[in-house]
Amino acid sequence: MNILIIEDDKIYAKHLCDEICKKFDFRVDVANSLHELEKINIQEYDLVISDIFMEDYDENYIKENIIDKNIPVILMTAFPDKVFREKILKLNVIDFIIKTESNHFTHIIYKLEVLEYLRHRPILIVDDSKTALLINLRLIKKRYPFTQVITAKDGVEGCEKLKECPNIKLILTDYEMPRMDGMQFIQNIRKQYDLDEKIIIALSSVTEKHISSTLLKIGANDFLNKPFAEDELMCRIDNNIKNAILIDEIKELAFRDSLTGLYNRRYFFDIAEKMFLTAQREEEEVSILMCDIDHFKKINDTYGHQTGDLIIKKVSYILENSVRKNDIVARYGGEEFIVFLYDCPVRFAHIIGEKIRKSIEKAEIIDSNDNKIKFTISVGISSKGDNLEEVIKNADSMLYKAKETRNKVVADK
Ligand code: GH3
Ligand code: MG
Ligand code: MG
Ligand code: MG
Repeated sequence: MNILIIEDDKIYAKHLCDEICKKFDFRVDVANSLHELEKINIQEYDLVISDIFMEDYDENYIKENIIDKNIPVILMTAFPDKVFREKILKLNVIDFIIKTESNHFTHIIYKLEVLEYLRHRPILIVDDSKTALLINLRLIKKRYPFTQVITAKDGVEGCEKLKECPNIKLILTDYEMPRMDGMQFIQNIRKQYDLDEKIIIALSSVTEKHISSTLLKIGANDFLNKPFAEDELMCRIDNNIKNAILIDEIKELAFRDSLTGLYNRRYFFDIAEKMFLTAQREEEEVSILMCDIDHFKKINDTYGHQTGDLIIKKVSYILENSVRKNDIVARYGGEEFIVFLYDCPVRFAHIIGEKIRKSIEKAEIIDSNDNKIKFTISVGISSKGDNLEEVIKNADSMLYKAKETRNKVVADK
C-alpha cells in the first residue's frame, strides 16, 4: 500500500510514519503543510491518513480534495465534540481516530492491521431483505474499501458462497430468513469451522428477549440489534478481527519453528494425521521423506553453531521450495526434517528426493568469517504402512540405509 500522512505536527507525523514502516511493508510519505500537499499527486495513494485542522486547511478542504476524489481516508483529530463527530461520520471516510496522549499510534496501527488482514479475506453478508443487504454492503465498502464483499440472500446461498470462497473470514448474517435462517446457518458453519476460523456477527431486529444469547451460544462471535449505528458495527468488526489476528499470531508461534520458520514436529503430527486419514479415504498414495544433514556435528565443531544454523536455514529453504504448496515440510529435530507428500507414489517421491539432494549438494553458504561451506543430506523415503507412524518408521529405516554412504536417497520399494 502507498500511504500519505497529512499532519502539521512534524514530530507526530515522523513517529507515525516510523511506526507504520516498522510494522508493515508499506510506502509512506508525509506532507506537513498545505503547501507541501499541493505539490503531491494524491491519486497515487491507496490511503490517506490526515489530520483535520491545519493552517488554511479544514474538513472542507479534505472533502473537496481527497474524499470527493474517492481516495480512502482515515481522519485523525485530538478534539472531537459531538457535533463534529456527527459531521465527520457523514463523510465518506473509513474511520476517524482520536489522538490521545496515552494510546499514541496504537489505534492507527490496529486499524491498518485490520484493513490489511481483510484485504485478502472477503466479507460475506447474508440477508433476505434487499434494502438491508444494500445498506450493509455500502457500509462495508466505505469502511473496508480494500475488502471484497460477497452477498447471499439466505443461509442456503450463504453456505454455497462459503464453499466457493473458502477464505471468507467474516460473516454478517441476518436472523429471520426463508429456507435457512440465521440460527441454522450459524449451526451449519460451526459444524465445519471453529469460532476463530470464521467470525460471525449476527444482526437481528427481533425483539425476543433471549435471541441474542441463543445466537451467541450456538456459535455467533457477536450480536447487534437492528437498527445499529454504523460506527458500532465497524467497532465490533474491528475488535473481532483484532482477536483473529492475535489468535493467528499465537498459532504461528505455537506451530512454527523459530529458527527456520518451518512447521514444528507437533504441528506436523497434528496436520499429517488428518491428511493421512483423508488420503486413506480417498485412496491416494502419500509418501514420507526423512532428511538428515550429513556430518553436521563436524560442521558445528569446525565453524561454530551460528554457521550450523545458517546451513539449517538454507536446507529448510530448499526443502520448502522443492515441494508443492499443499505438501508439508517440518523441522523434525535438530538437523532432521520430515516431508509429507500428498498424492505422491513412492517412485515420484524418489524423483523429488533426488532433486532435493542435488539442489543441496549444489548449494553453499558464506558465513560471517567468509567461509564458503558446502553440505549434503541423506534422504529416506517410504509410503508403506497402515498408519502414519508406520510410514515414518519405514522412511526412517531407509534414512538409516542412506547414511551408510551419505549424500544419498534410498526409497522403500
Ligand atoms: P550424520 O551424518 O550421521 O547425520 O552425522 P551428524 O553429525 O549430522 O549427526 P549427529 O546426530 O551426530 O549430530 C547432529 C548435530 O546437530 C548435533 C547437534 O549439536 C546439532 N544440532 C542440533 N540442532 C541444532 C541447531 O539448531 N543448530 C545447530 N547449529 N546445530 C544443531
Ligand atoms: Mg430477514
Ligand atoms: Mg540426526
Ligand atoms: Mg546428521
